[in-house]
Amino acid sequence: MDSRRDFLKKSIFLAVGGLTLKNAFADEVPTIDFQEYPKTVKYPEKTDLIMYSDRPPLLETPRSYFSKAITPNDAFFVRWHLSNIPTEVNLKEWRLKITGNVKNPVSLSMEDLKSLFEPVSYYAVLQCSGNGRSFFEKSQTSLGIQWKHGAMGNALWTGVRLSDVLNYAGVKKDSIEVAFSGLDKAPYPETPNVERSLHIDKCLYEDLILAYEMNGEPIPMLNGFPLRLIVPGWYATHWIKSVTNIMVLNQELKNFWMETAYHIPDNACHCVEPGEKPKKARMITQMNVKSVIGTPEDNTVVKLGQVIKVAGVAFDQGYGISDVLVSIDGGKSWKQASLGPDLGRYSFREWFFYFKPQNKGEIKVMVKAINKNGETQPFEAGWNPGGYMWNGIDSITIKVF
Ligand SMILES: Nc1nc2c(c(=O)[nH]1)N[C@H]1C(S)=C(S)[C@@H](COP(=O)(O)O)O[C@H]1N2
Ligand SMILES: [Mo]
Repeated sequence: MDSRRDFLKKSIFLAVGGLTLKNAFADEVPTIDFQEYPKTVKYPEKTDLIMYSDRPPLLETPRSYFSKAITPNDAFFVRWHLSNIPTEVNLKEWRLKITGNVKNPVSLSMEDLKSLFEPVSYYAVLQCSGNGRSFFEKSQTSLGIQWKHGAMGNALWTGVRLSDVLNYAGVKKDSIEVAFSGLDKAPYPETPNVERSLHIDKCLYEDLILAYEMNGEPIPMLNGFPLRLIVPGWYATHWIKSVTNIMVLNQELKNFWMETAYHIPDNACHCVEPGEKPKKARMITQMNVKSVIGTPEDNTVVKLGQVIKVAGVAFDQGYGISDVLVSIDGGKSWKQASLGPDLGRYSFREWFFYFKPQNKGEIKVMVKAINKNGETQPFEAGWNPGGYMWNGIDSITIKVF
């Protein structure tokens, strides 16, 4: 198992070419001279990001961005399942179609969307279900992108209410789901296109939006220009990018994405013993409570007597963060961190903590968040076959000399 995993990791790196994950993976893959590779890559509309693949682009946000509550658009992570992704969209021709079990099927231009419906905005965290997958117990880590911390980000999303758009088309009484698909296409006919559905009540009575802006700008092409579904509090798999087709259904959508992909053990911890299969599985939905250290960098070296500021972000599925606790003694004692402004219950909450080391040597700084529902993070996140929902306690080492 171990050697197969190592082999897979190596072949992924070799196949990708032109990337380096020197700090992240050098210890695990000692045979590759990472000096030969550029450290990061720069895609259109993006700054330097950590690349896991270029077809489709899989780009991770470096950890240091998570000392601030808002993730800039150019640093926001990117994940597509299929290699055939949209690279340009002509808004003169682009239409959003609402069809299926509706009274009046409609086709709306971007201008229609902006003029017919009231705009709404809120901050919300977008996080891949597999974010942090690489931190699950090594020998049992599931296959899939070995994300570290950065398959997540927080932005101000602006758009129109999904419910307004659906009501405009007139949802028929016997409807049970709404299906969404975007402009990305499978390279081979055997590969299923990305098409997902949500329960009709979630679409009509909750605060989902169809966003055309991210942090006050049009959404970057790689993040779903010109329109994307926002499902606050839920994992990113539901946040369909470059949405063009919305179909109201009077039956359940059955396809690979709904029946097989993104399933978690259907129990309280969403976990099983490493290597085991769950008896019963269900679709992944809400995120769990989590906190990440953005600064300082891991292995930062400081002089004795220097004051250290540790800062990061915390979030959950929408109860909101009540406390963030920091430990500088390996988890024996925990102290309250200060919280930054509250940007809404779906947003990252900034936190920071100052301390002055009393001795020379290594200090392990750990962080854990508690949400307003009293939920907190486990020391080690429970394992599941997909490597989803990792929310173990984040830590960094500081060297004092
Ligand atoms: N159309 C489309 N939407 C999609 C996907 C996709 O492959 N196609 N991937 C989903 C997954 S798994 C993730 S993690 C997020 C990534 O969003 P981002 O690229 O804006 O970070 O998009 C989601 N929406
Ligand atoms: Mo994802």
